Amino acid sequence: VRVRVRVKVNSVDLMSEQSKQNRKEHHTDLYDGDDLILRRGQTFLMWLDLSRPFDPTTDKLHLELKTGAAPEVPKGTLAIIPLVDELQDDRWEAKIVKEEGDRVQLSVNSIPTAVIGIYRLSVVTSGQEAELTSIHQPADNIYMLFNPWCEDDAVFMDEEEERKEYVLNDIGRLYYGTEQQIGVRTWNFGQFSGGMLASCLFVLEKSGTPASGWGSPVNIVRVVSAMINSPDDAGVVEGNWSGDYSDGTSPAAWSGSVEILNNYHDGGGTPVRYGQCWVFSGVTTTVLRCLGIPTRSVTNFSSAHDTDVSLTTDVYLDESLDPLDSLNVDSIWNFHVWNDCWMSRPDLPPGMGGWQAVDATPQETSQGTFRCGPAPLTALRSGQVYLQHDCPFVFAEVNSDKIYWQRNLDGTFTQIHNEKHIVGHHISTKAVGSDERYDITHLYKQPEGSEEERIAVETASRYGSKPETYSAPSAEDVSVQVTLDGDGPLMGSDAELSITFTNGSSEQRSVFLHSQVAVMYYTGVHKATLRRDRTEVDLPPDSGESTCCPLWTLLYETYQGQLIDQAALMLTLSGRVSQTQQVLATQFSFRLKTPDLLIKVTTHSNKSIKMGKRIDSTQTCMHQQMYACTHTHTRTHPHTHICKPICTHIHTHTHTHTHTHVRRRRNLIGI
Ligand SMILES: [Ca+2]
Ligand SMILES: [Ca+2]
Ligand SMILES: [Ca+2]
Repeated sequence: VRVRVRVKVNSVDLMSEQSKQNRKEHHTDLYDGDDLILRRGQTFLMWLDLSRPFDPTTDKLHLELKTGAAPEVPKGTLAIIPLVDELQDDRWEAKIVKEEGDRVQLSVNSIPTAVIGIYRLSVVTSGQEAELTSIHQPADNIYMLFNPWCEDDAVFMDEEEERKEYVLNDIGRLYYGTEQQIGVRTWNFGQFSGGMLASCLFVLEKSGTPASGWGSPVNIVRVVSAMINSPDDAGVVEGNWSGDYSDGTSPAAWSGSVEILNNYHDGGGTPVRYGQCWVFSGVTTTVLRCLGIPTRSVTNFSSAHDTDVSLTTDVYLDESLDPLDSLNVDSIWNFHVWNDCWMSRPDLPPGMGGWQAVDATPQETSQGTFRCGPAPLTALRSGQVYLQHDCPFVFAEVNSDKIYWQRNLDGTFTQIHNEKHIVGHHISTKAVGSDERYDITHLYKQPEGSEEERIAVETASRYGSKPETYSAPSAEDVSVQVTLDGDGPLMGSDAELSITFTNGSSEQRSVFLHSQVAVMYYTGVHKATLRRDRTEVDLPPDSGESTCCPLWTLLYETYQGQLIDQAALMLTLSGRVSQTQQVLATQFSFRLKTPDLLIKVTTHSNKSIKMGKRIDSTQTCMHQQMYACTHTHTRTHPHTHICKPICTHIHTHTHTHTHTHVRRRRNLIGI
């Protein structure tokens, strides 16, 4: 009996050329050069040239990918990738998809939470005898990036036009000037230029942070926010506001990020002179788009710099109303430029995902380091500034009151004037798919002059260094609660919730209530606001158990066009009690129950026609559900699959659809 020779890998073809399938399917074909640049949570292909044909009954083969200084499986920096018959989502796995003589082609799946950065590949083969192991290590590295096209990635972004703008557009517009005269300049982000990816990963490396944390976009933007400015860590750009730039480049002379990042990399990490806010923001956009996090530069006009976390812009005057210069350190800038980054926030309550403010200009320290964010825009808007990170600072930039304080004879100060509409105007970014200016002020703050804006300011102030700035309510005797009746609302019908007030006082109370309902992705990312209402509710004096229960209804036709696969909704209530000025605020998230009902319906043809009309707009959802139930994951991308017969109960025709990147693995039944 002859012992079969062990199988060895002669060479690996990563199929990494710019024009090849891997790069195109991973939306990385714009990056200069022929490295294998991948996005996580998506399969990729490679050819292995073996010493002889592969025999699955006796030969063993697996891959190993390593990143960072000390790769370890529990830290996510070492991936051991077994060969399997069928790939599963959320696992590092490989599968043979083609065999040609001595060659095999593998489809390899990465997980959607993978650490980003540079990986080194090993292909390990052996026969039945473990000691006959052979390891092949190709010279080429593999680059792994975030994946806004993958719905299980924390940076998933739904709209292709938005992904094109916020990830793939390498040119943009930065706004500056004053709110009366908004200026605009073109900025070359250049994230795909030669050497940019290496320079951006060099910035991460220089941060000295462990690679094990590089799977989290929250962490990455925090690291990048610190690293783009030079204090603390010899980061990329040195700020200079002196007017003398003779030993460097004037901040106004730059027209893009490429030269700055190249200089930083070539200089081995020497800060580049000089920048101001638009430079810090432009470079931040480059680095984050390059790494795959949807990002935009944002300009705020009349932007406050609150130096004492009071969440107010303070002007101190002496007894005779002359300014006290030594105390007047808060300031209002004509404009300030920072960034918005898109991601889910699994570390925060639902609804806080979506755009996050991130600021790389060194202004104030955050946990001892010059950095700022990510601060959820939703939290800024509602005044929930206790949520991470750095919401008080950003809130003050966009919506602090300008308060004038006069010194009393005993040295204390009294508030003598409050300008509520001075700070935060025309918050601007380049529009998606055009060079127009897009005003996003409404994402950062409630309309000036509205009661919701006042509630947000007063709520925020309570978490600052001067919580007594706004008068406290004379009593806090009203409470509000939202409840769901029975099993909760069903998809395709009106959703009804009970809002219950309790008046604990012996006097009449009335509440002016604002309500807003928004659709969320299952990740807690806000998708769209569906409806806003204002109502006044009268609460009779407490009679022991007196409650008032207005029924709140969301009509089917209101949410019909906005359905997404798991249909999570968030009701936000805020209001004020007229008699006491007490602020009431609560949020309630709920889901529309989907499919049990629909599956029963499929067996009754008469009914299904009627119901079919009703569920028209849920077709996408239904497909995904069928797909989750019946489709096995061959997942060569892109592929087409035919819906199984269950689908034809709902649609009268045979239906095919193409599935390129998105994986619907979650079982949607009975949520
Ligand atoms: Ca720094
Ligand atoms: Ca202040
Ligand atoms: Ca205001």
